[in-house]
Amino acid sequence: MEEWLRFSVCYWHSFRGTGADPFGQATIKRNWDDGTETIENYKRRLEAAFEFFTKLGVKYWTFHDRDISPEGQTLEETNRNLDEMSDLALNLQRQTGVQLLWNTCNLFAHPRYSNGAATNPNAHVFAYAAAQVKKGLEIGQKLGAKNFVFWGGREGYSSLLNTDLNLEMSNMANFLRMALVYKKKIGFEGQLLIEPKPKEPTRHQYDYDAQTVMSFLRQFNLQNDFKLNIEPNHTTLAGHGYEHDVVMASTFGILGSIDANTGSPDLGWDTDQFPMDIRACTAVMLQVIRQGGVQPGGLNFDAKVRRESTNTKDLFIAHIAAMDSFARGLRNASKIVEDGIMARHLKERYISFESGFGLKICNGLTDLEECEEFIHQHGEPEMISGQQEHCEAIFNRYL
Ligand code: XUL
Ligand code: CO
Repeated sequence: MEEWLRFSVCYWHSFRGTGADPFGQATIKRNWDDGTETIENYKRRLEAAFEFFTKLGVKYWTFHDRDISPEGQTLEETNRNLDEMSDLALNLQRQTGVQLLWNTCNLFAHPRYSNGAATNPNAHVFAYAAAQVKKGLEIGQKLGAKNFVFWGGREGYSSLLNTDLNLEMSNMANFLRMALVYKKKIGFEGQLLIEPKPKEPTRHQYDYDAQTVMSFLRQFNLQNDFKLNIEPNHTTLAGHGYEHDVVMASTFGILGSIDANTGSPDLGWDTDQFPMDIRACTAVMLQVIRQGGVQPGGLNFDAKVRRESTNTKDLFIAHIAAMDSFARGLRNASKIVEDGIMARHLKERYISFESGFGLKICNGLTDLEECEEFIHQHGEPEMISGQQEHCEAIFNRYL
């Protein structure tokens, strides 16, 4: 069970304390956090976080570079801060046995990235972002990160009138390729992950959803070196069902990790709520089982307690209840797989492709003329029910 449910706590949401939230949902002031941008405060916060991970019994954590360490006046000063803070993180990891599921660079909160990072119209900003990622990969390697995430928070546009789509997207591909080259150069073994999101904070983001990112990766021949970190709340923002991108990415063979949160279906924006819906957790775990797990990824709670949930206890309850939801989801899903009823239904629905003329179609061994000939011989196809309600009823029996 352990490795099927590799849980991770997102430092960003649970421990930045009073730090500014780019989405405007101010975080709650905690007693370990005096709200200052001093290294001392950052250290206190990180120590509190590791105490929390240990008390929860969670084995992994994740962070953005700027979550654990303040930005200085210059890149040199910023990187010195990061060195000092990541020394502490390394010590805390060693003391507690908690490992790093992934780290990432915050390429969206600083005003310099307002018009994008890798897709900024100014080459100077591109270079700044690249320098930041270089350091991020080094920190990932130092802390033994299992993965490294790219979420293009500002990689999109606000207006097509001032945007060169072709140039921006090809710059983004070059940016990712440079990261890949550097990762190999320094021998960092973490899996590179892209996290799709359709919008928010930008009007349109290039990493719209799993299918879009897959096409992008193939267009620029990066499909073998990147996988996806799917966040279901982003998936619903793209207008899909909760588990859609998990299934889509997995079908392409590139589901790498899951930012396991949820939104409020009646709202339609990124509320990063803890996942408590057993149906949704079951659907996700069903796909995770089908692909044999998500390692070296895991289930990261990129989620925050509600602004109204002000007790420290709420932080514990949120993480514990969300882990329980996925544990129940895993049990349900494993029963579904064991029973095989749903799998039999699926197989039955496509049975016509398993032999005869259907198999020929499947193998690309026929043409339009032969299909026409087939219809002349066999006439009108028989209507076969999709039995959707039947499938939904079976699925419900496992919840
Ligand atoms: C933003 C989001 C990020 C990424 C990492 O919506 O999900 O926290 O997970 O930058
Ligand atoms: Co996320």
